Amino acid sequence: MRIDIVTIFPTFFDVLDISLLGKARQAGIITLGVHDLRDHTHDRHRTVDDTPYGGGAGMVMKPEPWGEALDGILDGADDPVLVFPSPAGEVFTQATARELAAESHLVFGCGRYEGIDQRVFDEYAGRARVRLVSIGDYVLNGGEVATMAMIEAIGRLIPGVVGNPESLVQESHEDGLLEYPSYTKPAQWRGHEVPPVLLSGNHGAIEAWRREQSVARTARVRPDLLP
Ligand code: 6GU
Repeated sequence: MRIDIVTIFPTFFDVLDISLLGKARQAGIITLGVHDLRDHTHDRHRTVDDTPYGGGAGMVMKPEPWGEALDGILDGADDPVLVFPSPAGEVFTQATARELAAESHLVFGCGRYEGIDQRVFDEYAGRARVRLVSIGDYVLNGGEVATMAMIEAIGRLIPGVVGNPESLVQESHEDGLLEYPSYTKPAQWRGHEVPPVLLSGNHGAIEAWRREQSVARTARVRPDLLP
């Protein structure tokens, strides 16, 4: 998979050199391009924002640098998906991560301030698949942290990125439920015991216990996830 990121903070993505995603890049599973939006400005101050038409607080990102940056990335690209992190977008879920993990080229456009001029979305919606995506009901200063979260969620679903594919299916949200509690050695720690069923060797009973824990936890913490 190829991933391009357009941002005014390119060094923010230096951390993609390390960890699981870094290994996937070294292995050639993921190719990453990070692009500085300011490289596509042509004034002395490298201006990327301006005051909103109609008035109001904050600044809006100007369309021209976005146009130049995205044109360069889309030139010769094969049917990419443009993802614009935005609190005004559809909510990113595990299902979104699965959909995007099946793509061959993702382009993330990280907005700052009060957002990007609407005409950028309109322009590229006519030329590519465009998705505005929010990572939850709270406000971030810009799309960078949201992009990082999405890339981590998507990246680990790409075959070969996570060493043991089994570990993918047992996690929170993969089956629509929250994950059951996990324990490792020692069997006693500060007076807390491991639930005896996990030491029983009875795999049927263990599976039933885990399922019951998942359902109970989901009902308690996230009843909205239950049918
Ligand atoms: Cl994707 N961007 C911003 N700026 N804030 C958010 C968000 C995205 N998702 C939730 N809050």
